[in-house]
Amino acid sequence: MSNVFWENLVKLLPILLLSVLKNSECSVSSNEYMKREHSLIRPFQGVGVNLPYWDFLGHTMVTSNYIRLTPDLQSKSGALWNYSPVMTRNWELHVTFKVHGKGNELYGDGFSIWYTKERMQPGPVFGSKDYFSGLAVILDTYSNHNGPHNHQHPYLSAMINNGTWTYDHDRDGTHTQLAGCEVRFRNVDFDTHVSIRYENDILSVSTDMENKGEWKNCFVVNDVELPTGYFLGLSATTGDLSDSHDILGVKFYDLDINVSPEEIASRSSILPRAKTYEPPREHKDDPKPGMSNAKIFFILLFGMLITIAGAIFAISYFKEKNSRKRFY
Ligand SMILES: *[C@@H]1O[C@H](CO)[C@@H](O)[C@H](O)[C@H]1NC(C)=O
Ligand SMILES: [Ca+2]
Repeated sequence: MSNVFWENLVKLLPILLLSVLKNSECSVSSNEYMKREHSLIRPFQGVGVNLPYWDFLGHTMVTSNYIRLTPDLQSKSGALWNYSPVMTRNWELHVTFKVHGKGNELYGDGFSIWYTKERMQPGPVFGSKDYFSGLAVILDTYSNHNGPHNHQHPYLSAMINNGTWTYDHDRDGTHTQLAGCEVRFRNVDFDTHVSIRYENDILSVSTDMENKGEWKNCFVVNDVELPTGYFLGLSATTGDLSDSHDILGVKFYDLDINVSPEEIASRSSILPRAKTYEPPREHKDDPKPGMSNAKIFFILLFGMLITIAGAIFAISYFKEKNSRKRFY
C-alpha cells in the first residue's frame, strides 16, 4: 500500500470514530429507517438536480451546503416544503440548522418546523400561514413580550392547532403553547440539532445545542393527536431585526412497527388535538414601581416635621395673642 493511503487513513480515523460514537448515541435504533422522500441531505444542489421531494419559496436560497431560509437582512422570509405527504403513524424528525447574524443584542425573528395540512402558504407565523392545522415547533429568537417573563429567548415551543387559533406574536405564542423550553443556539461554531419524535400519541422534543452528540430533553407531552397525510415544512422570517436562518439537513425516520394500512388510512381523517395545554401565562402589564421603604420613611419624616412646625407656630401664635391680651 502507498504512503498516501496510510496518511489518509490516519487523518480519517478520528472522523470515523466520531461518527460511530455519534450514531450510537442517537435515539433512533437500527430497526427504524430513514425515509429519503421526507429527508434533505447534503449536497443540496447537484448537477441538474435541485432538491428532490422539496419545494421552496420566498427569499430561500439553496446552495450545496446549506439552505438559507432568510439572509441576515430586514424583512425577509422563506420556506421549504416537502411535497410527499407523511403516511407514517410514528416518526422522528431530526433537523440540523444554524442561526447566525451580526446582531449581538438585537436579532430575530426565528424559524418554525411544521407538520401541517397546508403547504407553500406564506404568512405571519415565522414566514408561514396563521390558523394552520397541525403542529408547529417554533424556535423563537426574539422576545416580543415585554411584560414580566417566565422565560428567556431563544425559546423553543410547540403549538397544536386545528385551524381555529391564531399565533399571538405579541405574547410570543405563550397563550396557545403546548410546552416549551429555553434554548441557546445562536452564533455558535458547531451545528445545532432538534429532534421531534411522535410515537403512540406522545410528542417529545429534544435538542443537541452544545455539540455533545447527545439529545437533551426539552419536553414530552402525552395525548397529542396528529393525522397522517400532512406535510413537513420549515420557514423563517426577519422583520426590523434579522438573522441568517440556515437548514443543514433534515432526516425523517419511520418508527412504524405493526401499524396496519387501515390504521394509517383511518388516522388521515382525525383533527389535530392535544388533551393538555400549559396553563396560559397571564398577560400582566408591567407593575407600577412600588414605594420603597426609604421613600415611605422620608414621607413620614416630612409629615412629622410639618406637624411639629405647625404645632410650634400654633403655640407661639397663641402665646403672642395671650401676651397681647395681657398688654391690652
Ligand atoms: C378546535 O380546537 C379548539 C381549541 O382547542 C376547540 O375548542 C374546538 O372544539 C376544536 N374544533 C374541533 C372541530 O374539534
Ligand atoms: Ca417572538
